[in-house]
Amino acid sequence: MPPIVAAIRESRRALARLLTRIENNAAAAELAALYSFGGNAHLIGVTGAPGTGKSSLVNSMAKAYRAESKTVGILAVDPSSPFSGGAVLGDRIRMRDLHGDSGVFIRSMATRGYPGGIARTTIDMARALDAAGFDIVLIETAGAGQSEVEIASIAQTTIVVEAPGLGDDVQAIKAGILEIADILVVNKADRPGAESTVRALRAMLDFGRRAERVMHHGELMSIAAVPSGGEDSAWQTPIVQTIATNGTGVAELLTKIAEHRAYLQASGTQRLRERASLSAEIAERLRDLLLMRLIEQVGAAHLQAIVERVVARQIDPSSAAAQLLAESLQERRP
Ligand SMILES: Nc1nc2c(ncn2[C@@H]2O[C@H](COP(=O)(O)OP(=O)(O)O)[C@@H](O)[C@H]2O)c(=O)[nH]1
Ligand SMILES: [Mg+2]
Repeated sequence: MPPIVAAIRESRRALARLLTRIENNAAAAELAALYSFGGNAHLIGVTGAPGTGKSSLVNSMAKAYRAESKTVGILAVDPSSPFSGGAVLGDRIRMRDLHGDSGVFIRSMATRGYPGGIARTTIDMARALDAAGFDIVLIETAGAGQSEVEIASIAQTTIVVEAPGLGDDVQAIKAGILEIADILVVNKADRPGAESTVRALRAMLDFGRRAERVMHHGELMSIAAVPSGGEDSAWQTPIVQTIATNGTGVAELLTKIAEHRAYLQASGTQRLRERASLSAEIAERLRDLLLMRLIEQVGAAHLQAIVERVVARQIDPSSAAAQLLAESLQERRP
């Protein structure tokens, strides 16, 4: 076992330090060493509009998992800046009852200030928690954007949280994140309007908005989900009502999460999703590496000169890129 894996399994302080290096985009060697020691945790994404009760729900879920003797790592990606304190502090207070339990590890993150980008940083941190041996890794993101979708791509189970009384619209539909839900939660079920939120969500699901990712002729494809009563093989997105502040409905949520995991494994969907997201990640990293190498080869000054020519409309951006590539290929020849 590489020393870094032994260290983060033994010491929470070593784990915290590694997460800081990941934040600073300075942990490539450690991430490479720990990768093969992951793959055991159940990665669960919890997303939804701000104020729906995600942090409260994550707190309740963590307590319920602890009651089952499962260890829990939590990544709370918070939109507030690390300097304002704001919501990060709020999360700390809400999750206070988890502190002092060595079976729980919590890390709050801001959404800005990561050299590697928020999605990349979160994914790398989740891998570190996985390798550190946590049974469950909960990733809370405030939903409304590409980074949630990217983060959801590594979560095995994505929970989209909705709450009544945030206006007439169903927030998840507005944010366009309903499609990534494996399980829908209507939290704040103690508030008026919960039933009508459930009905609105169920109607959306019955319209077949949810896309199921399936294997077809050896390709991972996204198709419209079969309407209820259709193929047994398709996962029917359940809607669970919860009251995060007192734990009502959380046991049922955990049951649905376990059922989803069993479905992922039995249907082979887990492997397919993993393969699709890893091949996308490799392509992205390859693009970055090639770009860096190319810029190194042609030189920053030359690149700048070409940019100036594009600015002066002497050459178009696409031809400029093609010219840079051609030059770098020529230089590589003996
Ligand atoms: N009435 C009620 N309030 C809740 C419930 N869950 C969370 N809250 C409250 O809603 C507010 C926002 O919760 P928080 O967990 O920070 O939401 P987040 O922004 O989605 O992480 C807090 O004041 C919580 O106490 C619930 O089930 N019922
Ligand atoms: Mg929160």
